[in-house]
Amino acid sequence: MAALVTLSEFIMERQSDFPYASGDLSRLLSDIGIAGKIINHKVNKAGLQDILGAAGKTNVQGETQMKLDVFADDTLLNAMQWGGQVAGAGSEENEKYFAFDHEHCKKAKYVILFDPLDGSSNIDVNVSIGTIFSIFRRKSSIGDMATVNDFLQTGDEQVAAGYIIYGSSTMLVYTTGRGVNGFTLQPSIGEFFLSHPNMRIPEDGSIFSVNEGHINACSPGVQAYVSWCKASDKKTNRPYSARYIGSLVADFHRNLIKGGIYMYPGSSKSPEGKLRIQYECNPLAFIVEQAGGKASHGNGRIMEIKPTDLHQRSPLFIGSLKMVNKVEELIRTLG
Ligand code: P6P
Repeated sequence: MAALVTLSEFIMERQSDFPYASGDLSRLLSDIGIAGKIINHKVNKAGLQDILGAAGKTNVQGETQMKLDVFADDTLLNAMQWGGQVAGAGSEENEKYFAFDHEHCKKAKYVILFDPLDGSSNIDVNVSIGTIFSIFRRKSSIGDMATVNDFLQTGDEQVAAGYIIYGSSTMLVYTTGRGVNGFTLQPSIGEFFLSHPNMRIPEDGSIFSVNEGHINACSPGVQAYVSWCKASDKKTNRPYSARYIGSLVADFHRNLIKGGIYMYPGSSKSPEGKLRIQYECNPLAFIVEQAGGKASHGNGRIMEIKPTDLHQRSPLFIGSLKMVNKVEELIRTLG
């Protein structure tokens, strides 16, 4: 029987990967794991504790805030403030970033951006949802408050990124730039155990994830790729499978394991698409590239975009290398 390695043990073991690591990133990753357990507890009990349903507010995106969105946001912000490992936090649910005024936070080396509960419109119908996080070294001076530029770095500058998927089991998947590792929560003892070491996405796949309800408003290249996926005249003589859960973390996680591509293209109505660069695109792009896949905005790497706004959006094509290359090729030739 393989040795059981907990998330904390794994993080500490891997700390030696960073010669100058002082343990701050390790503690930050552990704090995120704790916040994930707290959110998981609520998500799993959602139907029983009057926490389902809308919170009666809308977020900066104009999306109806579900009560669990608010709970997850508060939980992560509290964990970050009291953990003291970040100088500030940007959240998809909040218009402005938070620069923490506590002395220990001002001395912190990192900042974090997160989508506290992506796919939350699925909460009431019991579909998997997820927390997505992205960690950067701050640009502002240690000892000062975080500034907006700390949160507007390119994805290539991330030091760590990951997600927690609250599904049939709860998993935390993360990278610090040395591969991707997945941990499954054993709820009875509240520990994450290493269950998916060194995750690699298959170079090619036969699953495509896109909301075809929007497809007529997408570019000719994207429409051509979806038609290509559905055609049966490929060497496999089988059309690909369409799988679209409406929850990015769930679609991404399945494609990471089985191979596939997730697309949220721009459209005539929303040329930049729906997904946010800092909270969704960058962290998943870091993970997929570390696992051998690709993340594109249609004709270039997501992680090379220099954001100018905290809530900037981008079209996203992410997953198996050959599938992303194929849709980029059709976008290049057909527009
Ligand atoms: P649509 C959830 O709101 C989300 O951000 C992703 O998790 C999901 O893949 C996408 O939006 C669904 O959007 O427009 O297809 O309903």
